[in-house]
Amino acid sequence: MTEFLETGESSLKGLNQARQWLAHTERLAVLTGAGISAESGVPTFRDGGTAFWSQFKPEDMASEKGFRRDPALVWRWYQYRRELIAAVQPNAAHLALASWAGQHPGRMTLITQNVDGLHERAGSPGVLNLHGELMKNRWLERGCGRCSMEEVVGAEPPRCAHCGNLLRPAVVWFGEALSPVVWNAAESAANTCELMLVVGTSGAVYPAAGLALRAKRNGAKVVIINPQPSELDEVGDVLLRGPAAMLLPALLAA
Ligand code: BJW
Repeated sequence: MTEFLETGESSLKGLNQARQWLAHTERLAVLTGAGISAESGVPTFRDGGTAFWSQFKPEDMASEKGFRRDPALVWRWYQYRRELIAAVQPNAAHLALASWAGQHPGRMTLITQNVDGLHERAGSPGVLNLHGELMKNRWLERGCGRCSMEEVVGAEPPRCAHCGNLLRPAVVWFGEALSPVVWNAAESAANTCELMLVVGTSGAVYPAAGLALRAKRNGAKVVIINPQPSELDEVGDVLLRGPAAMLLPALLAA
């Protein structure tokens, strides 16, 4: 049965129901999105005026085609985001997940669509970064065999000193495949978990959002944590409407 528990007393009921499931869960999967980092001061992609996609076109900034068209523009945007991330801290939601994982070794698989590294900085082990890592670079092309990140020229973006191959952020853009190793581990967690927490994602981007559907199909309870409606609400057994930094500590407290 799907329950939609939104405010006041019913929200408390939802929290208590989720706590009970958690207490009896051997395999917990957590799928996070940009909303979990919102309270650290990191903009989301799709909700509201400060969101990235209300200022930029995703196809310009988050596709290989966009990067090839204007590498300097895209590079500058990622450098800006790197500086922003370096200046913020994990919030109570990241910390609550890391603490629960530490207290229940081997029981949680943390899958994130975020590239900000805040789960790792909070101390979470083995994070599955579906969409890559903002702070890392990789080469655009296969390269000349002598491409080395120690031997680059130029700045926006840096190029291989030998062949001119461009560095690009090591993130997954639209139309690009996710790392098969990371994806297989995420799918396997979704197949076998008894409970999945879906935190701070609009559920608009696939294949990531499909993990919640997969967990549900395989018999897991699904708890959605989001102050706003999301495209995954229909698979939620419990819907907790509120900010992650308030609800996750409340849910995961010992
Ligand atoms: C709070 C909160 C608080 C606010 N507390 N919550 C099936 C159907 C349709 C399309 C497709 C499909 N399968 C694939 C596609 C195409 C495409 C896609 O999904 N398009 C849709 C948009 C239509 N997918 C892809 O292209 C993927 N690749 C692929 O499928 O490859 C196939 C392939 C196979 C083999 C060979 C080659 C190709 C790749 C997707 C890559 C997504 N990349 C980005 C950018 C990453 C780098 C970067 O950061 O720059 O990933 S896009 C962006 O969206 C980013 C995010 O990870 C992702 C998801 O966003 P998220 O996290 O949900 O954020 P928001 O902003 O949408 O939502 C925030 C939520 O937080 C809101 O709900 C708020 O309410 C909430 N919130 N404050 C809790 N305090």
